[in-house]
Amino acid sequence: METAGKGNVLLIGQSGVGKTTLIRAILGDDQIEAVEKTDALRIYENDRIPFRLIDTIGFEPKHDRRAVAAIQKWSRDSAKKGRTDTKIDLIWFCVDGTSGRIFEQTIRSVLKSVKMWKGVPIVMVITKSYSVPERENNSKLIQNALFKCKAGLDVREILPVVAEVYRLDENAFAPPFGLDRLTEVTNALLPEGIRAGETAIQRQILLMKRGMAQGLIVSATGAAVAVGAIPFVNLADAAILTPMEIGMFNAIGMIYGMKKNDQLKTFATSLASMGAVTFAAKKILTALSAIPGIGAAAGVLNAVVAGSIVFSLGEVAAFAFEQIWLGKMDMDDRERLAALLEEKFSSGFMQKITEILQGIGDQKDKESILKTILKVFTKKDPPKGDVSI
Ligand SMILES: Nc1nc2c(ncn2[C@@H]2O[C@H](COP(=O)(O)OP(=O)(O)OP(=O)(O)O)[C@@H](O)[C@H]2O)c(=O)[nH]1
Ligand SMILES: [Mg+2]
Repeated sequence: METAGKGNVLLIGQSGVGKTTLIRAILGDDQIEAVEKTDALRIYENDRIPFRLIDTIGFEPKHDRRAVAAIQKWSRDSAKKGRTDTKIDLIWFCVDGTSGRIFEQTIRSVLKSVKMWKGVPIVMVITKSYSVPERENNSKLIQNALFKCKAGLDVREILPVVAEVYRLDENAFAPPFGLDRLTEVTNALLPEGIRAGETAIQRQILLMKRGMAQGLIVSATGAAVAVGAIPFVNLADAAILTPMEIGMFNAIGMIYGMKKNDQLKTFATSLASMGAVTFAAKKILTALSAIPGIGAAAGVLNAVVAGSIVFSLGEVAAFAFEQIWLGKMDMDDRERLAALLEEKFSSGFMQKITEILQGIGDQKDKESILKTILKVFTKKDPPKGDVSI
C-alpha cells in the first residue's frame, strides 16, 4: 500500500547490482519476498521511513526503455487517481563495487535512461563494497568516471555499501555497511515537509542494525552447522568454534559502529572464552547423551550443538553491542556480559537443543538443520522489547 506524504526514491542500475537486496536491507525482510530478478516496477515502503523505494527492472541495454516506461506509467496512473506526490525526489544510482575498472562504461550505459530526471539529486551507491581498502579508491574512480562521462548529474554523495553480510570464509564475514549513512543522507535530501526527525531516523537505524546483526548470526550459524557436520570433527575440542565466534563478534561489533581495533579484539576474544565456559560443547554433548531417546547420528548432533552455540552467542553479542551502542553498557563490563551469557544458557538452552533434534526428523542435510535451529530459537524468545533511545 502506498501512503501519501512520502518522498520517492528511484533506484536505478544494471541488472544484478543489488538494488532489490538493498531495499530489503533498508526496509526489513518482512516487506519483500525472496529476491529474484526483478521483472516489473515495484514500490516498497514501511511506516518508519519517510520515503518510498521504487525498484525497477535492471537497466540492461535492451530493457532500458521498459524500465523508464514503467516508471512513467506509475506516475501517470497515480496522477489519474489524484495523487500528487509521485515526483521523484532522489535517485540512488547503484553501481557494482566489484566491477572495478568498468565504472565508466556502466555509468554511460545507464546515463541515457536518466535523462528525463535531469536535475533530480543523485546519490551514487557503490553496492557490494565488501573490500574495505577498495571503498575509498572506488569512490574516487566513480568520481573520475562521472567527470569523464560529462554526466552533468547532480551527484550529492558517493556511498559504498554492503547490504547483506558476505561470508568470505567460515571465520570471516564482511558485515553490512553504510546503510545508516545512506538512510541519513536520503532523509536529509528530501523536501523539508517530508523529512523525518532525528529520533525517528535513529530509531529506524537501530531496527536496521538489529536486522543486519540477525542476518550475520544466521550466516555464522550456517557456517557452524557446516563445521559441526564434518565427520570426525571433535566438537568437544573447545577451540574448534572459537575463530568463527570471534569473526562473528567482530562483524556484529562493526555493525554497531565499532572500529576494528584492539579494544574490539579483546572484547571478542574474552566473550568467546567466557562463552566457551558457559556453553562448553563437551558438557552439552555429555548431557545430551544422558537424555533417553536422543539417538541422533554424531554428525547431526555435532551440527545442531555447534549451530545452537554460535546462534546463542551471536544473540548475546548483538544484544551487548546494541547496549554499548546505546550507551547503556560499557565495553569492559565483564560481569554484565557473564550475566547475559548465563541467562541465555539457563533459559532452556538444553531443552531447545532437544527440541531441535526431535524436530529435524528425516531431513538431515545442513540446510534443514539450520532451518530447524532458527525455527526453534526464534519462535519462543520474546521480542527484545520496544526500541527506546
Ligand atoms: N552477500 C551479498 N550479496 C549481495 C549484496 N548485494 C547484492 N547481492 C547479491 O547479488 C545478486 C543480485 O542482487 P539483486 O538485489 O537481485 O540485484 P538487482 O539489482 O535487484 O537485479 P535486477 O532485479 O535483475 O535488476 C543476488 O544474488 C544478491 O544476493 C550484498 O550486499 N551482499
Ligand atoms: Mg531486482
